[in-house]
Amino acid sequence: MSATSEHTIWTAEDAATELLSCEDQHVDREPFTDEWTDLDVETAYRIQDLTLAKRTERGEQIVGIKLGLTSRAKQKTMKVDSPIVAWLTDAMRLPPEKTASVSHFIHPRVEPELVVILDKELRGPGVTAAYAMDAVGTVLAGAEIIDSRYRNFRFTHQDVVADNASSGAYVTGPVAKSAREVDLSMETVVVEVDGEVISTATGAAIMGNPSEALAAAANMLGRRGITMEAGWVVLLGAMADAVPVQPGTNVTFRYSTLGTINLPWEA
Ligand code: OOG
Ligand code: MG
Repeated sequence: MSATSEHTIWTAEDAATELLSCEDQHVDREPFTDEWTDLDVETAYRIQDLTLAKRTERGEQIVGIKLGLTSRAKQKTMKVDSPIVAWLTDAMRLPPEKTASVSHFIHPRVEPELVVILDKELRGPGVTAAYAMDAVGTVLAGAEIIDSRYRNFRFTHQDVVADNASSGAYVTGPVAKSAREVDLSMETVVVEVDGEVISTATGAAIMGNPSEALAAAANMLGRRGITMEAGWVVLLGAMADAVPVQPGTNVTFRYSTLGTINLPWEA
């Protein structure tokens, strides 16, 4: 499948293969909707599910779900204004304090997230924020490395859904609290790049309360017949804009009660 041919007829299967091959070879491409103009959201989620099937075929295991585009900051910067869900596998988990390497990615960016681990299953539709929070066991800080397979992170809603919401890798913070101990909407993060503060954000930036994002995930997945399982990790979406990194960049997220995540990049 050539990425440059003008009249390619894409199938969901070909698109999934193409996205994983871009990821594996660390190359980007133009968004599918440039040539596949009537790609719809349902087909885009089918492509995303096919990339998951290919990941599990090669031995990866589902560990949970990530939400994308749940804060206004992200929606405005990426020019996509509806939240999306995508898959997390064990291959995306980065050990804490490990040095990351830009060469393992295409054009990585790092963003501050709040993370919950479910201790009960959640099945939408009809899940409310309060009901969703009742299924949460542990709450943690997180950092997500996003790495769109599309050149310059240019994409439509459908493109980014197909691309598993730019998933790259994620790391969780050092402090685990019970859901009752933390008010996620009040948790703040200070974003530092090479020792300089570049932004701050509050949990409420995520749909007014991150619990709303968790409910939205359960409901979006429920419409596709998918139940969120006990033990799943859920990244609730970036609270602030992602930070582009270069070799040698040091990114630090200081959370108000959930500890500090330091993500150094190999020089
Ligand atoms: C899409 C992924 C967004 C988030 O937390 O909002 C995301 C992107 O910005 O490339 O992971
Ligand atoms: Mg994210």
